[in-house]
Amino acid sequence: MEESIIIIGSNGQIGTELATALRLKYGEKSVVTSDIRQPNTPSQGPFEIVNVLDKELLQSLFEKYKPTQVYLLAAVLSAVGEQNPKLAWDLNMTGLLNVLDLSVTYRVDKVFWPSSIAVFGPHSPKEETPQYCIMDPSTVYGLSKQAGERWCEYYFNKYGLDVRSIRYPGLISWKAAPGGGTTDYAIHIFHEALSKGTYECFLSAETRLPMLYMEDAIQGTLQLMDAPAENLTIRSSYNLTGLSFTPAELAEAIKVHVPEFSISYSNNDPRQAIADGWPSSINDEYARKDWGWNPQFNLKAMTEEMIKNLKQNLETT
Ligand code: AKB
Repeated sequence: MEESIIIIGSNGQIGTELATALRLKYGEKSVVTSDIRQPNTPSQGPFEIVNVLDKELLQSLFEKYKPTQVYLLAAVLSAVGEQNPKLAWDLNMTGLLNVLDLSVTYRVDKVFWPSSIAVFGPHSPKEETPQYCIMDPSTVYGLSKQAGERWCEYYFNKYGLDVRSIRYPGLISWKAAPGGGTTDYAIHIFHEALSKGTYECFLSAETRLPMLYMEDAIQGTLQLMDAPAENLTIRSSYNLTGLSFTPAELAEAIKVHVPEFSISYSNNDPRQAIADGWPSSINDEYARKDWGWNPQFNLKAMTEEMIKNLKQNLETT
């Protein structure tokens, strides 16, 4: 059967690259991208304006395209969420429930919804954080992701909706800007290293966080969505990671390519407290076992790719 795929929140960091990957795989016309505003560059296929909080409008999208797969990427991330907690809760929770409800009504085959390492908190094990452990998130983003995971599992158990999810760590990419998270420093640093040769980091030198290069993240997402349903033992959200590093280690890796680069650290940024409550590394054995997760990019390879592509961008603009 031909696929009809809707991506909600397609203008963001993940959506931009996922749309390209899905269009390559299923054809341009089979993938409908949607967001609250027009994309910066012309869409390669059908595009619709939609607000995930407007259930009627969202329903008209489901009615028009009768999707077989839905990817819900619209969300408020950790740092921005702390500036407007009620908005973050509303968008992240009501948006998810609207999509889950309509997916049941329209008998969508598969739904993808991203969770995050933000579901963990200060009492979760910090190193090699396991799939199952104490979770006491302290940001509204983390609260919404943790509750969202429970809802996904609930809809799977109660209505048989095939919802699949990944707890993304910090995602590093160069095609689209990050959306207001705590891990965004790991992208800003590359831009500023190349444009200015210096960077003031809002996290401390030794703050180790789990990360993933976008190419791996997209591969992993497609792999999870392709996996036979019977192989999936987790219907909340899968732990996933690629690498873990500190700002100081990342700065050293960048210096290999930009020897004059220097980094300084601010010590009064509210994002530090968020990062301090998160894991420094993740155990993703369930993803490896259930659907063959095997990331390709380590710190050296990721840094090379980022520098190469951003340099090319700078030269052509
Ligand atoms: C954030 O920093 O908020 C996100 C995330 C880890 O989910 N990148």
